[in-house]
Amino acid sequence: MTLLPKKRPTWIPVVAAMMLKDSRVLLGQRPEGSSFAGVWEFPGGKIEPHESPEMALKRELNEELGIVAEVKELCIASSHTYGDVNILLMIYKVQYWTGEPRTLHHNDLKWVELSDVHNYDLPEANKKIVQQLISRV
Ligand code: DGT
Repeated sequence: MTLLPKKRPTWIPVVAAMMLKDSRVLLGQRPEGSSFAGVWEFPGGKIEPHESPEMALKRELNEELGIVAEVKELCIASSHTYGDVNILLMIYKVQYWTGEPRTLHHNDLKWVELSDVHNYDLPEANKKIVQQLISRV
């Protein structure tokens, strides 16, 4: 009998932004045709090879919202498993940017009061950390 080496699980690193304007945060509604279409997320995406998390988030915010953002400190890091997909989600604070966020990627964008975020249909990975996240800003 030959023993096969144990298959290592695959992890996907994801960065997202807590973009703050006074007591509101920007949520984007995921577009049709994407995984979790219609769900409200913090703008961001996957880290590509050779990128630092901060570089990846700056690129994603430029591609998705058309802004040039200053990525500040990490607010929270959390892991979540969807079926056989494991994601490591890192959410950074973003308070300064140039340009006005536009719907280049999302179905819709909304500035939501921090106290109201939990009422939105968020990805499962976010639901479990949202209270902790908000208490840190
Ligand atoms: P691509 O290039 O089509 O694979 O897409 P990216 O790089 O824009 O990444 P995306 O946003 O489709 O994938 C991020 C994954 O992380 C996806 O499985 C949803 C999950 N996720 C959970 N919470 C969040 C969040 O707050 N923001 C973002 N962007 N993704 C989240």
